[in-house]
Amino acid sequence: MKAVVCLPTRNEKSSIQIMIDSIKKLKLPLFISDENSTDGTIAIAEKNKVPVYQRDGKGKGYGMQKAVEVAKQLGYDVLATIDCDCTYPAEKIPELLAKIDDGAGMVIGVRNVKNIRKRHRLPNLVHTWAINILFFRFGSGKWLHDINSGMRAFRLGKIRPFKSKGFDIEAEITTRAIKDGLNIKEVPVEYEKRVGESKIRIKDGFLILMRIVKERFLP
Ligand SMILES: Nc1nc2c(ncn2[C@@H]2O[C@H](COP(=O)(O)OP(=O)(O)O)[C@@H](O)[C@H]2O)c(=O)[nH]1
Ligand SMILES: [Mg+2]
Repeated sequence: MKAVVCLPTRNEKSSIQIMIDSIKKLKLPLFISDENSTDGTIAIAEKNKVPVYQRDGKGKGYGMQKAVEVAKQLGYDVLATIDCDCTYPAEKIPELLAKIDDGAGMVIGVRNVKNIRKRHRLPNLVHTWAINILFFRFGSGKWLHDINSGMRAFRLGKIRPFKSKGFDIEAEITTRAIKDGLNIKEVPVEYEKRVGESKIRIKDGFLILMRIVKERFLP
């Protein structure tokens, strides 16, 4: 299994060095999928000799689409992505990859709801329930607990290209994995306070719900 880690970034100068150091400790290959960062994020990545792939477009979905494209081009078969804001524990990436090695098609780092910011909790719960109900994820080991998680690993070969441009990308990746019959596993992860400014907006909550409903009725 050839796995690579990607940090999607837009103006993360205050957290990128910490994230690069924590991923380098794991001795895993790493690249950055950046979007128009103007705060020095790219210079820090280049100083650390971490390849940066840029693209024009605005939205985390674009960043993740680029990540899949680059990982495939570089010949990897597994991609692990983790938000570049020190909220997720990079040291848990090997545990996610081990579950992929054991046969899972996708592994999601599941946050403890208590650690998610209050105003994000209800939308996240609604999105997670919507996917479980609309995609009949009933029964042991099938119910998903955190579909918007910004930490996951998945097999590249089995997943179709994504269309989402914004923060509905995690909902698309999850619904795609369900529809493409991937065996989805979960690993509980701590979720820390964010370093730097969050880019997600209230409107993204509706965008994500629309994405879930669309994916339910689209092929
Ligand atoms: N490539 C790319 N990454 C983005 C974009 N917007 C946000 N990100 C990254 O996506 C991750 C999650 O964003 P964040 O603002 O923390 O959203 P939240 O965790 O849902 O509050 C961070 O690493 C951001 O830098 C974007 O437009 N393009
Ligand atoms: Mg975040």
